[in-house]
Amino acid sequence: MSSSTQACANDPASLRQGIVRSPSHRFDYTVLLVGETGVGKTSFLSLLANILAGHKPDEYVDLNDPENEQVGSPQHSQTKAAKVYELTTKNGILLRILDTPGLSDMRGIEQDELHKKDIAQKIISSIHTVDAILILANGTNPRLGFATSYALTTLASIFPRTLAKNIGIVFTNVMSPLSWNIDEVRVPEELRAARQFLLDNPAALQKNLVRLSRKEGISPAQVAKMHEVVAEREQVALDMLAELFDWLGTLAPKPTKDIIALYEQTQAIEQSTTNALARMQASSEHQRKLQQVLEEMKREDQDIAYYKQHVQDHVAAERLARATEAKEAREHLADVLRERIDESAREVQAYTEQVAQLAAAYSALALSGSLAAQIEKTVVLLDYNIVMMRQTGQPSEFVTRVMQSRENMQMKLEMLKKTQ
Ligand SMILES: Nc1nc2c(ncn2[C@@H]2O[C@H](COP(=O)(O)OP(=O)(O)OP(=O)(O)O)[C@@H](O)[C@H]2O)c(=O)[nH]1
Ligand SMILES: [Mg+2]
Repeated sequence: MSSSTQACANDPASLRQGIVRSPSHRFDYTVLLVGETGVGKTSFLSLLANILAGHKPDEYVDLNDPENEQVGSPQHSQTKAAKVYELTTKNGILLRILDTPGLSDMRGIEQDELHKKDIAQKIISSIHTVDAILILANGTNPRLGFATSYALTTLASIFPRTLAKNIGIVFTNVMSPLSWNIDEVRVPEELRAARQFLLDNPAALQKNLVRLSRKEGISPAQVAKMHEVVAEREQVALDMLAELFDWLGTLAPKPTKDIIALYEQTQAIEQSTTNALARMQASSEHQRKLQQVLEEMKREDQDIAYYKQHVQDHVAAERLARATEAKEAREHLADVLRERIDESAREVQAYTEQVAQLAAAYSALALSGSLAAQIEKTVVLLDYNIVMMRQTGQPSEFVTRVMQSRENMQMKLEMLKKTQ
């Protein structure tokens, strides 16, 4: 077979009959679906399942697990936990699809951490190799909103550099580059080289069609027009899927142990960074306090006992005990304070270096690069969420919790920046 025929193994007509051709003669593929909440992961899974079952739009059914969906809004059910679905094509290729809960959930950063953990654990327990990671993003969001930008960066942090070639981006809600509004600059740099697909999902539109046709006041002509639109979108989606399966056939499957190892390493680095920053802050605070005591001592406006309480270790105590006069004791105490200030300064320096090393190690591991950039996007997202929560009248303790988490992130970010 020539390479050009290999590149176009799939065609819409075969796909419509549920037949997927594998240019690399594979019998199974594993694909992960990830992305912000509400971008259409579960709808994409549903489209695939229907197409592979040979269904036409009028026959589309929801093939996802209703137990794993919870009602978010009337139009959108949120996926609760990562779940593997197995679809078999009519010609016997097994498609293993991991549907995942979306990130940038308004419930907050903690919820996203839980989702990340859930995705990693599902991969550990049930997926050994992965062919493609499809990151879904809403293509109609002209400026790739903060939430999308944050979700893409967070997702890039879950996947190691070794998987870069296996990542594709599906922009949903768009069927043609003509109506595509994405500002490419907002796509994180690491993902700009990823293969991109556009999809206005006919399974999502068919659902709308069913709902709208039942509405009062809708004319038969309008219903007929909607059918035409769905049929047209289905044709475009089949073209896109043919391209997607061809692309899938060119990818080398990658062991998921890399993802798991990365998850564990980044978690450990994040934890060590948090610890080092906390120690750095404590040493810096200690240094500032001692400096203040030393300044006060120069003014001699306190009893020596007051100053002594800041250097309560036995080395200092012995040195002070040797002093025969108050003046001598003060001089000893000033020396001890200066030593301790230098010591704290050295500690701050050492922790700063440690954080810088941790940040460098982090950047080398994940696709997303810098930890600071990731935290920065989180802060921007939290700001946005706080405004939204206020506007939608969320309970004040809920808002306060998110504000607290924003303050912590901001503090961490400022300290991280200082170390760079
Ligand atoms: N018009 C249109 N609507 C879409 C498309 N994809 C998804 N939708 C709609 O967007 C809403 C959310 O879709 P879901 O598939 O539930 O999104 P999700 O990514 O699984 O969301 P989470 O489970 O919360 O992460 C639904 O109402 C879909 O019908 C699309 O390509 N075009
Ligand atoms: Mg979902």
